[in-house]
Amino acid sequence: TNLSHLIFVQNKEDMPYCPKTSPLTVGPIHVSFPSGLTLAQVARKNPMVVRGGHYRPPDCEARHRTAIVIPHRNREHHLKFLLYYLHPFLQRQQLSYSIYVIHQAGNYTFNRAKLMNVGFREAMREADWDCLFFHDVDLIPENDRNTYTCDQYPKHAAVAMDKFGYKLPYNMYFGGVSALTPLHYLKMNGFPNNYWGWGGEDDDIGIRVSLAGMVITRPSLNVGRYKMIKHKLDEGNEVNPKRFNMLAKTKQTWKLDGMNSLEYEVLSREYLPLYTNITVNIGIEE
Ligand code: UD2
Ligand code: MN
Repeated sequence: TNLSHLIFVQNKEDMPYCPKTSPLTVGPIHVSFPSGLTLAQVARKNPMVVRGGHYRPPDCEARHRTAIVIPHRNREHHLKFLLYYLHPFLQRQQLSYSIYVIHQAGNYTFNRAKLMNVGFREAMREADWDCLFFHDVDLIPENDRNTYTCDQYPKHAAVAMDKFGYKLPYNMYFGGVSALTPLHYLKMNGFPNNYWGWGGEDDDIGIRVSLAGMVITRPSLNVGRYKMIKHKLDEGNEVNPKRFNMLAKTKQTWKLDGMNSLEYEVLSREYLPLYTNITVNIGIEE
């Protein structure tokens, strides 16, 4: 019969697909923050990662291509620890992946959700990703069975964080780490561009998911575990007092504000050993 052809579909380089479940994952990970760790050490520990923070499994063809998008400013020490854990984590999952750090230029009020929109567009410009992970810089996954692949619907991955007692804080919660396919992302017009400062944007995104006719999927509480590196509210990311008024209007605004209204200017694109750094001018609040 022709069955063997169906089972051993091979790519042009004649490599078999990776197994559906990676044999390399270990489950729970003990997370600590070694003092004196340097990015050079992290790079040495990840010799298979190529410039720009890209990796593909050496001996099988990955079934999944995932871009990690990290909004960033002034959190280099968190980024170092995240890279230290995330690179080996993603390699154990046998993914083809790249890490994109979207760095907000200047000192104007931070805008996490708009940086995600920039990350989406800039990542998709480079490769045909089938899944994007939108990832806070300070959240370290504690179980590598929390696979960084997409589901049928937008996935909220950070369901159990130490800062919330390893429980989901509320049902519509969508903060921290989430995973969407390009189709999911465009169906909900991406994320909002107009949440400046801390708070609200994650709830807006959760509301968009349901306004676009989708639901939120989640891993189980013992798999979707994360440790948040302790920090204070950053300077330049003050609590956004408008967030509740804005959230009440998401239904009227989501189709007008998002990927279809996104404007920004890329100031630099650097292919660093462990990640691609995109520095961007996202403007100021209108
Ligand atoms: C919560 C949510 C987060 C977001 C935020 C409100 C969790 C774990 N996360 O995080 O997803 O909804 O509330 O905006 O509950 N950042 C910088 N530099 C800055 C400020 C922020 O890089 O100066 C980035 C960084 O990736 C950080 C993220 O933005 O992890 C969220 O900011 P946060 O960590 O200060 O907010 P937090 O922990 O309350
Ligand atoms: Mn945080």
